[in-house]
Amino acid sequence: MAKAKPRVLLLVGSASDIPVMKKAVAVLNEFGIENELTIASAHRSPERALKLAAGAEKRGIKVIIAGAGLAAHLAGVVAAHTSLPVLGVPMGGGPLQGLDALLSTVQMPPGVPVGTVAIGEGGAANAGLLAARILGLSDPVIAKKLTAHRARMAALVEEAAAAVEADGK
Ligand code: RP5
Repeated sequence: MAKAKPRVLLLVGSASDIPVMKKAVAVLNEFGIENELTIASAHRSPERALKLAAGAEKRGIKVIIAGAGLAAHLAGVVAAHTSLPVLGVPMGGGPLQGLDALLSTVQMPPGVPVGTVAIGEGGAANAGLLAARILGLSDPVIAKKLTAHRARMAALVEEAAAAVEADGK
């Protein structure tokens, strides 16, 4: 059977970023959203990054998630070459613990938006959820799963609260 066409393209600047970006992949898989993860660096392979960004819309991609560390230009470069929504994941680590990547990713000049999430794994998971929310606007199956996901989280808090309150009695 032919593989379904990806709706979300995930790009990272280096193989060292893959474990973090896998958190976004896990969320997309949980929501049944076809996705494709690959590596392209804004600095080391600028032409590959450009090609992937510029060609994404024609391939049926609806959202691009781009993650990089240090002087992280990947999400910005990708946003410059597509009209698709681009979510940026600043990678942690390095001498500045990801603060450099956060500022490089979030501080885009007016006109070239990158929806930037938090540094590292939590941010990557949220980028997956944001992509699901964007797709959920026009896909009722995803929208239903998002509602169920929020209900599950609320139930977990209720459970934890009940346990801690019972413990205090
Ligand atoms: C960035 O430099 C990559 O996104 C990565 O987070 C960081 C370090 O890359 P490696 O030296 O591990 O390949 O471009």
